[in-house]
Amino acid sequence: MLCKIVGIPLQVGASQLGCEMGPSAIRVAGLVDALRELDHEVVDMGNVASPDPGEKRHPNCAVRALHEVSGWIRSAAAAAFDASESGMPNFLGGDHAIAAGTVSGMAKRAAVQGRPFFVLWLDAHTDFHTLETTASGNLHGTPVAYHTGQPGFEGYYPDLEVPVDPANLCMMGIRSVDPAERAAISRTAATVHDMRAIDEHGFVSLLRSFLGRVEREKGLLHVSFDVDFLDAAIGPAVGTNVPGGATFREAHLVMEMLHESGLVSSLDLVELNPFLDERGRTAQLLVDLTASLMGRTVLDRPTRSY
Ligand code: 4U7
Ligand code: MN
Ligand code: MN
Ligand code: MN
Repeated sequence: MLCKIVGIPLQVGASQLGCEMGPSAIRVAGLVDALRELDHEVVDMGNVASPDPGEKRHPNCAVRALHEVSGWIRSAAAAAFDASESGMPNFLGGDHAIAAGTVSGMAKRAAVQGRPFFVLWLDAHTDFHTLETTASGNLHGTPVAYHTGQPGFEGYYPDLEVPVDPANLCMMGIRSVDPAERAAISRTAATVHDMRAIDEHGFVSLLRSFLGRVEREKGLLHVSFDVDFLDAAIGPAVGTNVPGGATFREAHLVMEMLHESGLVSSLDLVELNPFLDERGRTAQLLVDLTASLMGRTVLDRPTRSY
């Protein structure tokens, strides 16, 4: 398969600076070689250029870096739409605000191809704040509200061309949801598997039923992987740790199942903050997880349907 690496070094969507080093750290940890070892063709397209920081205010005074984040979202969406013309794009963040762009660019690609579009959101958080509801003002908490077309972004973020149908959104790993997000998301048809559901049913059965839907509907599937999906014991390089995340084997199993499904058309690796890492171990883990998603196995396994 043709893999296209696209770096999007946005950091001001988070309060803890450092995510701008994410693409570099993932490259240094050996992403390109890991994919080539799996016989993929790899093109590293470099990083998208940073936009003008500018000034734009919102009535919610907490909101920070609005104009700059909005500029990155615009370039991320364009990069995603262009890169997905052929091959599988792998977007290296950058904080999670980039996914407002990558997901909307991929949704437009799916619309152009006339296929339904699905999103698997692997995260401790639902990222379902609007510009009005965010209390922290950190815009990495807003991408899902934006790309699913919730009101309140008009005139601030780029106009959304193709919103994601919340019914086609599945979240896993969730363990921190603010009250406004909880109220808003419960009014949608999104599937939200919190860690309680995962404790009870396990990743396998929950993921299998989502993948079954994507397969039956012949959809395109975008995977958005926030480092804080992982337990901090294995992924310390993140500014927004929440206890009780996915274990090493759970994370690999999710990636291995995604590979076997053959359904994934694009991937975000976001929120890596190398400034907080321990000797590159989180960056290395992201490379190994991506290798699992792209076909690395202990023994050979056939692809299978869900
Ligand atoms: B991430 C938070 F309050 N909800 O709005 C907020 F808990 O991309 C966290 O998932 C947002 O890491 C986390 O600041 C955004 C907080
Ligand atoms: Mn996130
Ligand atoms: Mn998160
Ligand atoms: Mn985070």
